[in-house]
Amino acid sequence: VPYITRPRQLVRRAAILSSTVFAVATAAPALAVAAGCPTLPTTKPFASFGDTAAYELLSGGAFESGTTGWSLNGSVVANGNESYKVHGSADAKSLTIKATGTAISPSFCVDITRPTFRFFLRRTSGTWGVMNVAVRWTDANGGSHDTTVGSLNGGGSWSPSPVLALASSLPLWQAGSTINARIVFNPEDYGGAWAIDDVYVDPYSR
Ligand SMILES: [Ca+2]
Repeated sequence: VPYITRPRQLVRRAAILSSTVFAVATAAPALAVAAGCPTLPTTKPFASFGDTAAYELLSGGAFESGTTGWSLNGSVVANGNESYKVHGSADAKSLTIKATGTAISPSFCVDITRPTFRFFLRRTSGTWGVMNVAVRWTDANGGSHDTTVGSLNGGGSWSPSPVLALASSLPLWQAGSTINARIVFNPEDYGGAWAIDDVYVDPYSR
């Protein structure tokens, strides 16, 4: 009798094991969704400034082929690239923003593996007034928030911005959490006009 029941128990165990495997397989798509933002190609645009991190270009962040997704008020694409041409040697355009204007980037995915962002800027008129930079995000109740991450000074020559906080400025605590955010470039009113170019996000995991 034991020789008969034993194989039956094994069969039952195998059935339990296979149902466990099935449960894990079923859960896999949910885990994939929770894995954060999609990956994008990276380069090292700030390497010549001592920052060897890999960066993703923000959508339309080089201003070479239109401004799809950008919300522009008192802002226009103009001739003249940031002088280091880190995105492409043939690049020829940047975005100018009047002192009273605002430029808001397309919405993009942020997770905790995207800690910072960086871009180039230059003051194009006036001698005072900062470039305020904020991260705009929407909470679970639909409320919109602007978290200021920098009030930048600059001269008439192109320079890379400081490394500005992205993920750490948002309520992201879990590895798979994502928030759609936009970057708001808002010069101090009546101070001076600015130009920006080559807006990059740092995915530190790659
Ligand atoms: Ca450009």
